[in-house]
Amino acid sequence: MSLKDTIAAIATPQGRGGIAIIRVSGSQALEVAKTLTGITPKSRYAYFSRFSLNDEVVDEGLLLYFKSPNSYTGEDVIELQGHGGNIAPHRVLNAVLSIPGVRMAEPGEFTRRAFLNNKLDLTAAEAVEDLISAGSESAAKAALASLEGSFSDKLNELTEDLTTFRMRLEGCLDFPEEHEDFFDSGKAEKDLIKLKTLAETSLKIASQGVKLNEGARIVLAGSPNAGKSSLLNALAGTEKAIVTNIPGTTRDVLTAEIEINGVPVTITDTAGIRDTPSDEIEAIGIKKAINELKKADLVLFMIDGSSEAPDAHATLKKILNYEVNPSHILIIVSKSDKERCANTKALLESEPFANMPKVMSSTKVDGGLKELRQELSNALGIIPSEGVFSARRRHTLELQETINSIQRAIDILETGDLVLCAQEVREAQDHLGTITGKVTSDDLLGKIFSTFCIGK
Ligand SMILES: Nc1nc2c(ncn2[C@@H]2O[C@H](COP(=O)(O)OP(=O)(O)OP(=O)(O)O)[C@@H](O)[C@H]2O)c(=O)[nH]1
Ligand SMILES: [Mg+2]
Repeated sequence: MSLKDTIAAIATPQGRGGIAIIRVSGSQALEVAKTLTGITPKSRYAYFSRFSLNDEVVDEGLLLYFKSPNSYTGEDVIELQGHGGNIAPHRVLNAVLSIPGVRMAEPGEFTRRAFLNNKLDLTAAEAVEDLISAGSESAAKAALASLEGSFSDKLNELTEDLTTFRMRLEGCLDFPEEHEDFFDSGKAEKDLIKLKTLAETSLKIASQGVKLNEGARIVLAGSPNAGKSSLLNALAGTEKAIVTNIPGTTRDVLTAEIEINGVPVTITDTAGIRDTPSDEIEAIGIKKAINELKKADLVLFMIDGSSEAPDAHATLKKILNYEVNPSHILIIVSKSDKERCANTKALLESEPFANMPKVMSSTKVDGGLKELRQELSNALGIIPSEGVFSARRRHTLELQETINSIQRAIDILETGDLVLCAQEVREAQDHLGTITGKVTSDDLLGKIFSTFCIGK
């Protein structure tokens, strides 16, 4: 894959639609325009034209030209806006690709070139893809904030402060007498603590950004008839799952997309877990249920509070055996509109249930899920806050490393080893640089851009 090639791709989704855009970027873009339309376009002008190759008209539409460096990629870019559908855009793309030196773009290659040509930093480049795949309004807003620089501004500010600090530190090493006050007043330590706090604030916001971006998975589990499918329907606001009073109604895995404080959440209903399935189908359903549990961020373990629950303890044990983290389990005591069963109440007050978080719920009365909704948000660690920017796990890991380096620099200050201290500050800067792309490797870029869609 050479960055010198001219690349092309359909930038709009597959399927029926009014318009499809074929994007071409690279030194031959203008030649492609001339070959297909006979026009030598002026930058930022639109031309209506036929698109033809060897006298055959492949489509017609608009030609746009963005002259380097004022384009998305920073290179010469043309857009051919033709008709949508399953065939027409491919006819235009094939015509473009038949021109020697033009090849199909790799996933994310347009944005990769934009990054390499300094049109945007790495957090903004990642935000482009996050915006495209946003699963909720809040996630889209956060991705746009990152794209517009909210995240990188914070990181750049912190990097600049770290640079200033390091310059003073290095000044102390070279000219100790001129910088005495820096250490005498304990200013250096105060400065570092301030920088650490700044990094911690960014980490907090970024962690929320990761949640918005990735969404969360909740899985409903428990004995048959506990009310799992009813809860899925109530949370999703549709009658998605079949509900009956026959134990073993749900067999297959069913999912619904919901939103909790702006975070897109996939909620999964599963077959009730029991040792004596009524047939082979239910047995397969139970196996599938257990598989889902392993993928959950949060398992809602449902226990019908109005009836005896003799299997609850054994079922919980089974779940814990399947690599489910106990801190990822929330006990839902369902059917709270009905009279509570004294034995089940006692069971829930005894070990191991006594110390587990519990919430009462009812899908039969108004407001029966109010407490549950709030608890779901808490259990998933969602803190609704203004000014969230989208972020990824690699960002939060690097921010944590930044904080660790600053903390080490603080600890070293006490020993008076300023060289080592400066080294830790430098490391903190490098971790920040890995987030924005100032410090980067081909491997990292390959990993990031390969998950993009083609044409972006
Ligand atoms: N009173 C009352 N009944 C409920 C409530 N939730 C569910 N039910 C009833 O309990 C029965 C079982 O509900 P489901 O939602 O099908 O239970 P399930 O856990 O999905 O059952 P399986 O699919 O068999 O594992 C149905 O008759 C529901 O109407 C509730 O909050 N209050
Ligand atoms: Mg069910």
